[in-house]
Amino acid sequence: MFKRISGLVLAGLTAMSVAACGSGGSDTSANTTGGGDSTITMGFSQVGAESGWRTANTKSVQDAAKNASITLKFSDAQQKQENQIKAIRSYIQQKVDVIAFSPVVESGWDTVLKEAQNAKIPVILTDRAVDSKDTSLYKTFLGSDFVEEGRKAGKWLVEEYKDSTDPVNIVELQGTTGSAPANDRKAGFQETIGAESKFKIIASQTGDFTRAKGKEVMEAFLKSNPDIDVLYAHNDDMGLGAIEAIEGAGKVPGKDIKIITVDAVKDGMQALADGKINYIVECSPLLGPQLMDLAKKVVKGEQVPARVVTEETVFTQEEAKKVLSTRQY
Ligand code: GYE
Repeated sequence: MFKRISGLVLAGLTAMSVAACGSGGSDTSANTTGGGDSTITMGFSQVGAESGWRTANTKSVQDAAKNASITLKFSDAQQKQENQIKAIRSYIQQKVDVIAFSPVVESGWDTVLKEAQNAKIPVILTDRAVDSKDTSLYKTFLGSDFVEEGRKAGKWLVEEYKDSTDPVNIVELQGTTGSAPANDRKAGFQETIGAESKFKIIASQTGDFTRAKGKEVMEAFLKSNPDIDVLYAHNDDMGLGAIEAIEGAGKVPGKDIKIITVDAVKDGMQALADGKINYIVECSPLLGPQLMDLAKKVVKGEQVPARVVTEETVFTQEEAKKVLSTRQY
């Protein structure tokens, strides 16, 4: 269950046109000038635009490429693996210097990564991992420890109910099925609450990391489960959608149903400060600068660490009030 740290593939960022990217994806490129590194072209295949986190991550990558004078070929896969594979193949064809990608799901990357390797194009995994056994298929994986994020969510819950012996009925909104953050946030949470039988996950379903799906699935949860104590949502957006469903059902989010989410984007932090969410585990989307540094190194053939873990914290309602005005995203 925790095997995937070694299996992460970060797609390389290369600068070339992605004209052949195919249906469903949208591609843009931003050329930059000046500097000795201006010759580096990165092909970047993004997951999509499903959440506030993703929007902040895309901006971070684009801004950092500009600052590092790296030419960025950017492609949005709209949460579809086939679009990412097409984009990566297109980057290979265009002979970009480095490919970076955030794999929408963990499995099914070996063939295309082998193609990049055969073309001698280094690949960097960013944000999400792959489960490939052959870790030589990518140079490094830059991103959060999602299992740890799940544990942090579980620890808060254990503490919150430490004096209670009554059953605690939990519903879970999972991220995109098969994605590293969905698998790992579930596993870390389960590991932490699993020791106490009073914690019961009475329903668990994917909300695809989107607000709309989070709302829809929470509505269904509320219809079939009259007695929900806690919602654990794998990201803020699904939690925010669920808040609408809870209010729609005449209940008070944060009170009648306690809510834990992951990400800490501004809208999530606002809901936390407003008392509608009870606890947020931070997951930083600001991976751009580190990604560009790693890209420069791998293009030069320098050694880089196999795993670069993002530093993150957690927020209570009081802490959210303090930092809200300075939150960048
Ligand atoms: O938590 C979620 C997004 O992969 C860490 O993807 C990322 C997750 C993030 O859609 O909001």
